[in-house]
Amino acid sequence: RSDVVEAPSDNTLTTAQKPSKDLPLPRDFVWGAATAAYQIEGGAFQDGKGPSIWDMFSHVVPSRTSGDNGDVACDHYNRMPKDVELMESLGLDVYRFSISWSRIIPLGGRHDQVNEAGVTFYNNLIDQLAARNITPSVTLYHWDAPQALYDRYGAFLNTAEFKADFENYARLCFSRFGDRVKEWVTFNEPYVISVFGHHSGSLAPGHNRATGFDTKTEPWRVGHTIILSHTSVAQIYADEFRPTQEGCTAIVLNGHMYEPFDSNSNADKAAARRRMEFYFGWFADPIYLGQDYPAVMRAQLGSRLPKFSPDELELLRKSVSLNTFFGLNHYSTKYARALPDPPADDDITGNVEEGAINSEGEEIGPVSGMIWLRVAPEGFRKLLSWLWKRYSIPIIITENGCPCPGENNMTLEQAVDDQFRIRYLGLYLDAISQAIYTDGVLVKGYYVWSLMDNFEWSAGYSPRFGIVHTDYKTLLRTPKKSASYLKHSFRHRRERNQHHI
Ligand code: PSG
Repeated sequence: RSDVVEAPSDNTLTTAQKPSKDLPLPRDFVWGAATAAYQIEGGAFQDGKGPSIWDMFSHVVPSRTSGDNGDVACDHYNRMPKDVELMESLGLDVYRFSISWSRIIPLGGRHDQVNEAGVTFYNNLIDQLAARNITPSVTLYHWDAPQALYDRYGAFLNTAEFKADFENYARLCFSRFGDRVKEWVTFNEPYVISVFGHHSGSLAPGHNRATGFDTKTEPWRVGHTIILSHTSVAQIYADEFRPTQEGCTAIVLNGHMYEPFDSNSNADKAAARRRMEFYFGWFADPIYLGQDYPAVMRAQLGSRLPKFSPDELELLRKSVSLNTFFGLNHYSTKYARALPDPPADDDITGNVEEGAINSEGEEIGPVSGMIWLRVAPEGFRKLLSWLWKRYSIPIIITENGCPCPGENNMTLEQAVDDQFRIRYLGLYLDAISQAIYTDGVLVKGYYVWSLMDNFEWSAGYSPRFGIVHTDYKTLLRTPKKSASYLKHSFRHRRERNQHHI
């Protein structure tokens, strides 16, 4: 668990970070909380659900998930109505969740059967949300591919097969849920699916060099499949469903902001820019600009990077305007340092070394409960501007949040007094306010990660990202102080705006 920060802490930010100023947000700014199916549902083998690559990944080699798995998780599958009541009490405008593909099509494919019990679960969830005036934001794919598709053809590694099966799955979701769901996300974090799944192998399906896979090409092939599948499903929605359902589609991309390791080095400045193109541009240039991968990627990767055919480029161009917002998952900022040429033969970074400390020995910010996640709100503000300049499309923050240092080793009383998280969230919301009012970026909403403590993938249940505490023995939920902080802070920030403008 090297990525979990266990150090005891007084639960406040450890350096001289300023407290939040509670800066204003637009009156129509929406806020919500996010989860993902495998991380909260449990019921992994209940009511006919088929196995996903995450059931397999966590069961076959338990050490890959710190000995934990999502068999029970938060048992949301069996506690859903109570959880929606909880959401109402927290004052959420939006609840972002994902659908488990293998729960509604157990074998996943376009010729496979639909599991009506699974469809019923999501119908009930969506109805419960409507009854409490909470808007659903639904992600079709948050990492849990049906295991059968992986067994049949390697899932994302077979572009044509995967795309056809994903189109069928998306059509099923649109036709069964689209009368009530108006905000659709196709894929959560293609970068993570490609790189963590098929390069480092730290996430399912665990492909890396050591396990015998071709890390030179697999991540780029997976990314290519995601881009083409997204584009196709956005087009299907526009042609077949939007005319009657009047909803919108988008994709959610994740990434850090990068600052040069040595701010006087032109090489490091270029490295920081290149790292962002390899992180965001990889997906956002094709999807949000309707063009080929960034030139710096073509230049370095050559034939490792798949080509778009003229027809595919035409489809990309035509589908740009079908994406109604940029979904951004963002947590932290890193320093980027140029590495000497040539890059490693399976480099995915743009030949950049990344770290938390710069050439002056300064840290980018205080560390949270996970080693990769440091508090760096200035970087967030800069990233919002970078994205707005390059893509000029409205942004929704679809995930942001953090675990407190040492939170897993606390008593319930200590854990709910989550001052570290309150400071983090306050500073990141201030950064959004500055991006909007000072830098002119259009940010429309904010979904905190996460509604409740849940299964944090390879780190298991130790990192706690929730604004609600989950007791994994009793499965009781207890709102943390950050939950009421957000409720009041959003009310206050949106009211302040009325005086402000
Ligand atoms: C993204 C990037 C890193 C780690 C995790 C994420 N990184 O750079 O080391 S994943 C993202 C995800 C959600 C997670 C959450 C917190 O969508 O399911 O629980 O962030 O890690």
